[in-house]
Amino acid sequence: MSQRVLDGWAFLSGVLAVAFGVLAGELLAGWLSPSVSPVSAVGSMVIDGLPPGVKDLAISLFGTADKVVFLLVMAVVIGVAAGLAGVFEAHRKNAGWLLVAGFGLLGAAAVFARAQGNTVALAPPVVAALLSVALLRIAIARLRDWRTAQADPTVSLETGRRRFFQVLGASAAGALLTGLATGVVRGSVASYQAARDKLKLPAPAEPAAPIPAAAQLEVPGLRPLVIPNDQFYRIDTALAVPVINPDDWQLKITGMVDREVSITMAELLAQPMIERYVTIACVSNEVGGDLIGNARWLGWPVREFLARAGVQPGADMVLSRSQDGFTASTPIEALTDDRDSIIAVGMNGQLLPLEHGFPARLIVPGLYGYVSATKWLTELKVTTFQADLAYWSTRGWSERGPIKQSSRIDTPRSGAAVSSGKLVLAGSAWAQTTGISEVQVQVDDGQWQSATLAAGISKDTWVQWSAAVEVAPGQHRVQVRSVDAAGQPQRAEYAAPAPDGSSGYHAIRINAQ
Ligand SMILES: Nc1nc2c(c(=O)[nH]1)N[C@H]1C(S)=C(S)[C@@H](COP(=O)(O)O)O[C@H]1N2
Ligand SMILES: [Mo]
Repeated sequence: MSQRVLDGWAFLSGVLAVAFGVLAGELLAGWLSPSVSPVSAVGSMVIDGLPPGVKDLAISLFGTADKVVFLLVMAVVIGVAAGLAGVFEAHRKNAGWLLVAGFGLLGAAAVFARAQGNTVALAPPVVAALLSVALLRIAIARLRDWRTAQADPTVSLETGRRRFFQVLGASAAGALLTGLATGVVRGSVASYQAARDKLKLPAPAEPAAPIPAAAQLEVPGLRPLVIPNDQFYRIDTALAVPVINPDDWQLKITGMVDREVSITMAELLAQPMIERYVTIACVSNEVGGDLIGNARWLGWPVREFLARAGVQPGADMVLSRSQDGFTASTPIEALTDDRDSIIAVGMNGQLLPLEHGFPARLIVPGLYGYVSATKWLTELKVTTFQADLAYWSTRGWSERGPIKQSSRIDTPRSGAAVSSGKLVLAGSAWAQTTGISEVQVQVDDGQWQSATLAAGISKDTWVQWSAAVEVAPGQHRVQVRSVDAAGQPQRAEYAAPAPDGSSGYHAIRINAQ
């Protein structure tokens, strides 16, 4: 085999190995984290890094919208680099696959920068790199064997050639299949994106009252009063985030109703929307935990939709169902009373993020998410607790889940070293649907003392508090507790999250110097 022929096969081996790897990564990304494509992430990173002159030239040549040209350029660049990696590997063992691994690292870094710390998004570039490297190494090793066989009469030439082409063929077939599958997945993501881009969040018929300036305390280390969408806790059973094209979506009411009704996204957006700040919480939240967040939700009252269907007597529960099969059981009165439960489409002034239930979800003040806050909502089945069990209720969690009143110390963090003398504590407290009237703190076994409550947003949201205490040098334990607006004190007995939510006082340890 001449050097030229060897190089040719090595080049092709590199191209096919990396094509299979990269396309497998894209396919996985389309499934795991549709908002981050590894190839686009690398491309955008490169574009961001171009000198302004070159960038302007590229934009004027291709136009900002021309993603096809962009992807073609990326394909050619990646293809040539991959082919060269194959040639390097054939000439100097390890030179080629190290190059590919280096590109893989670059891809992982680019994805990580875009994925806002979502570690799941790292899987696709890592899989792409591992698969590419493995295939490249195997293919080139077989190519060498084939060439050795030509010089060594004791080895069968036929076998050497066949073994090489097996690997090459597998890479080609894999690249083709994953390429087709990626096209289908990406196509559906693209059509979702186009449909989403057309949507406009309607103006609320009833806007939320502006937040009083005194509601947000300026204490360093205190969590924000309203949590931005990209920092909002996320809990669901969906490994792959459901990507729903809003043009195809509809929400229907079934079960014990006078007539089944349904609504499309366009119809939903045309309803008079109300806007509310509501603090939602996860039943798995430990005392002092982070699985709680407050946002401004925009939506249509569930009771108005239920009224269209006509709820029949005897029904006491609504089983809400999501696109991916998750279900939650919500007592019907929580959806029809004056707490303003909504079919939410907006979160902090934006369409719901994919991860938080686009196109629509339920928001019910006062109930843990697992029995109320169904994301990717598709159906409301009017039924009874007797007849139906929701997703988590079949797994040992309580059928009903009112949020337990609780309070939390945000700052200082437990274990922190602080200066002795005056110490400022701050945090939040919540008793959704009732409101908080008092927060108290205690150092060691000292007197409980009242904290200062910030102005509240509403009884359905957490309220911030701060307190100044005196601490002597040494180790201390600091606790917080609350009283709700009905005079009910927070439960002191410790309870683990299962089966119906944690209780007890949040306590931290500090070290005063
Ligand atoms: N479709 C679907 N909706 C869901 C869940 C889920 O697993 N699937 N989890 C629920 C739980 S347990 C909680 S605490 C909230 C969390 O909402 P968030 O991720 O927007 O914070 O969503 C609820 N809605
Ligand atoms: Mo939850």
